[in-house]
Amino acid sequence: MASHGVVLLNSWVSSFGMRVMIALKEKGVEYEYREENLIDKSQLLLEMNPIHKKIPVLIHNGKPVCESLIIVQYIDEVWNEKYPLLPSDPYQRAQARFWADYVDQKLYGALGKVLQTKGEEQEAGKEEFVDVLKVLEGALGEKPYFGGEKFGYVDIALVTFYCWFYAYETFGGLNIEAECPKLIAWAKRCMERESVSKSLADPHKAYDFVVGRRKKFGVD
Ligand code: GS8
Repeated sequence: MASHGVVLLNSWVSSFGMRVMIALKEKGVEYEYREENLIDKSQLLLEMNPIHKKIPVLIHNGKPVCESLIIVQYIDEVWNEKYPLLPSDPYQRAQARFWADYVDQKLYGALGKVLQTKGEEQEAGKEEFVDVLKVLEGALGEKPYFGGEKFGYVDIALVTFYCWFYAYETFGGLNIEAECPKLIAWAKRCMERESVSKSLADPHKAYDFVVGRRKKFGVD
């Protein structure tokens, strides 16, 4: 298999897949990128992730690793000599995992409500979304990154949603920077890293994708 046996099954729209791309770039791991059509999934994807049938999947030496946060931890453990993503202290590691899990449990659902609904449901989604961002901003505090001085695991878990902010703001009539200035300053700081700026989707392309989805599902 090409690229030292590392293949990523992904879709450009996926903030989960972007996490994996950032982690691989931080580690300097070369890999083969395969774009999946989620409407017509490849046989390889169905074989490699038979349980969820979702991207991202990292295939390393022919064996699949599924679920983005698990993949990022796997990458950190396998390529452990370069740029640690998780802290070494067990308590700090537990904290990092807690916040990454919080992003998945709380942020993802709220943003879906803002992007895929309108009216009352969207208003509730907006409120929930801003509340979650404020909690995350509190967790960041005055630190440059969630883990302290260095870009790491929680930053990777969260920053990939930043490329959708333009769409949330447009559809939700939100000004995220006014609500959460420190969080936006953090996101911009993260975007200065090549691993992040090269992995995130173009916000305008993401916006167009949402326009298409909303039309398709009859929201607009
Ligand atoms: C989520 C992956 C996911 O939702 C992770 O990897 O962290 N918890 C998982 N993947 C979506 C695309 S991104 O919205 C997916 O593959 N969907 C295809 C489907 O549901 O059929």
